[in-house]
Amino acid sequence: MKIDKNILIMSKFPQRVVEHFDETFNTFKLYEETDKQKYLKEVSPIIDGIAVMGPTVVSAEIISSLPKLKIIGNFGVGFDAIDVKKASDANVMVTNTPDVLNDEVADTAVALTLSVYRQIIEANKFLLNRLWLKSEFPLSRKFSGTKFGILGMGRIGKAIAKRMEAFDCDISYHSRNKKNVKYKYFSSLENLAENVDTLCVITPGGEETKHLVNKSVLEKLGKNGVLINIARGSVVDQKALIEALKAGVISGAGLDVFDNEPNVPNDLIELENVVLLPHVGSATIETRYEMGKMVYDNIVAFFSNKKLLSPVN
Ligand code: 8YV
Repeated sequence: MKIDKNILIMSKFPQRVVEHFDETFNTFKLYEETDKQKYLKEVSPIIDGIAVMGPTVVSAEIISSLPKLKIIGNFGVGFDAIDVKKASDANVMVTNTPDVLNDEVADTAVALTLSVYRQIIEANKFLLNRLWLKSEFPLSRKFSGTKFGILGMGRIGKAIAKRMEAFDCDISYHSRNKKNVKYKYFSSLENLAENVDTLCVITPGGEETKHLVNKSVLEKLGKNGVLINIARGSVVDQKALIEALKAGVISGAGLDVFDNEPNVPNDLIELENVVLLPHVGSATIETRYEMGKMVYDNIVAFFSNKKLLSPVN
């Protein structure tokens, strides 16, 4: 199938997905260019669609500079790097990639949580450094049967909860509205934090959720509490978190996301009670292919006048 439309691929997608785009469309690969500004200027009059992956930003300025733009296919369920309001005003459709990454992100949440409680990374370093020859690794903390709180009970929140049931956790959650799920609902995030051992953040980023997890939520989570963030760095006040971790206000954290990625402050890196991952929640060969394929399928559907798989505006 060939569709005579010009697609700007802004970020590096999995190779098989790029091949799908190449086979179907005329492609313009911004990520391969060194002078991106210059290239954007050159191709801007002819671009019909964008394929993009966070953290690449699609600003109002970029949208305005593309007169023929009709669709932005975002690689990721979160689309906070795209100015969706500007897109809507300019009559540009935006799509995302929900569901195909639920398992992966939920699995990563489990891995992070267990790594913090059972000190898996520290234990591994202990063995590699041959310290086992001298002493036993210190005892860690039991996770099964603990109280697990989830901030955000969307598709991924549900997938995390399902997994935590297998660990006999007492599961509760906070979200703007009560959901039709069997878990206990807290209308206040502070109350949720006060009543759980682990608080797992899986709510969309953006202005509405900025710094929802602040100093006072962390104080409520308390000195035995663990924070897991698998959503967006912006949801947690990172400065307050670092202070809380340093002062023992909470016990530990497992973070896959940060403010201003990929820059992670030394203050966090130097802490012992954290497990830090480079935003790999969805990063497997299988899932990243499914996500990229969904970006492609949305853009194909749009230019074939078919219903979009996952529109966000
Ligand atoms: C992606 C994500 O890896 O889906 C999301 O919202 O954050 C991740 O799954 C990201 O979009 C790519 O950088």
